[in-house]
Amino acid sequence: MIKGTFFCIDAHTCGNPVRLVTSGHPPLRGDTMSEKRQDFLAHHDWIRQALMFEPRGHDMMSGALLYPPCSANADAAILFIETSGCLPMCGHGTIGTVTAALEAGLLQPRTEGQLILDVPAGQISVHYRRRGHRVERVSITNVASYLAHRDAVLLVPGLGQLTVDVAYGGNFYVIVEPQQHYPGLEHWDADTLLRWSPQVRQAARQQLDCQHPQDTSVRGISHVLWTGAPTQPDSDGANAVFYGDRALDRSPCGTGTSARMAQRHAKGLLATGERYVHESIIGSQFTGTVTATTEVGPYPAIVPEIEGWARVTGHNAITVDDDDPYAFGFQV
Ligand code: PYC
Repeated sequence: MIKGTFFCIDAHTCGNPVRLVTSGHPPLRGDTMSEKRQDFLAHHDWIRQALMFEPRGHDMMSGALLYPPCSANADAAILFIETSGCLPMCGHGTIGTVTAALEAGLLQPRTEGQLILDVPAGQISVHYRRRGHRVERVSITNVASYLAHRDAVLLVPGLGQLTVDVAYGGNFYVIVEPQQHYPGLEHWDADTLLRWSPQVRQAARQQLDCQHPQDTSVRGISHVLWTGAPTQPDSDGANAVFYGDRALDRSPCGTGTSARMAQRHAKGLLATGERYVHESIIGSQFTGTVTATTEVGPYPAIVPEIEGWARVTGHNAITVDDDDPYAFGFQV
């Protein structure tokens, strides 16, 4: 029996996929996107599994569901889905969602060129630039981002000791910079990053506690951000972000770039007002800016802005038939 049919616009943001589900998704219970995220995970998670995992998705697949706003001042709300669950915030997902939804006429901004969006991690504002029907660039003023742990020493079985920072940019990131047991991104291939990332994340989860001071449902280290030398003359830094079980972000990662800027700002390496051009493992770029400083509970924090672009790649009507043994996907 057909359990669901989902119309989707498939897109990518700087190389990383975004599957925007435009119909077939359920209304959710809750007053905020954080509460709706919990409701989705408790009662509707099969939709995420069916649309993100193979054979309809793949390791890097991520997507979004568009909802009416939760707050009076917002234009819309987004729930992010990906192979590991529902992220509190996703930068590349927002850029792809805004681009695809505006181009398809699914969003009616109250003021042309800007949107206010409710997301599980809070509220973000977006500016975009159109040329004809195409959305050329999208910038996000992200949730406040902060350095949660500084110079923490991890013992990673098989690899050795690593000194890392943990920063929040909408998700919690372990940030690994070049050092004795990590020579830098330019010296490790994707297989090597995929081999060590789960071990580093596991060691960090065991040793470092992370919980957002204003939303206890946002907790735990989900991503590993490996840094290295950029390949392009106008990039300030390069990164590879590991998420899920086997994914390396093809985009420079919006929440990762926010976390990286928060870390650098806290260490006196990036000033308020300064830009940070961040490069991904395929050389695509986001431009980050520290727009202001603020606080998150006891933590000094920044308000980061991230700018990038996305392109629509196709339209997809996906059916989930529960007679199919792989209706809800699988992972190898
Ligand atoms: O762009 O924030 C991001 C993101 C998170 C996971 C993959 N991309």
